[in-house]
Amino acid sequence: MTTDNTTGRGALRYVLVAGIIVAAFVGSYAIARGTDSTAPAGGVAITQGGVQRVSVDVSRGYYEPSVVTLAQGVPAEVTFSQSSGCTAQVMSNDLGFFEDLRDGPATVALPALSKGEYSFSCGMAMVFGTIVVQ
Ligand SMILES: [Cu+2]
Repeated sequence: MTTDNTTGRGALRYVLVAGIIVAAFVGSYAIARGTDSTAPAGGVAITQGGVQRVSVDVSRGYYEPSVVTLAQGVPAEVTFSQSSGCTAQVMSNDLGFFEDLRDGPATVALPALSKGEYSFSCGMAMVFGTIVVQ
């Protein structure tokens, strides 16, 4: 009787701890999602009001993600985060933009594009990323 009771409590404690871990995980995920509602990270564009928006994190000196996928025929806004050093500027000869990221993020407005791959890089053409339109 006493042994069963102890085992039961042990199992209950295990379930509670597991539940807390799951709740914390789901909670942190919800918070992470909530912070970037305007321009989601991860290279997945979200279309709202006829414009697809996506953000690229440049804060660590490389493009995250380095491949951004957009849908053809829909205008896009690509937001590059603040950066410094080698990636302080982002540019694209393919798409005709040059932005300085030292003072904060920059959003590049792109017209509706046709299918293809468009390259972008740091201002020295040393670090590269690609916009894939499909
Ligand atoms: Cu560079």
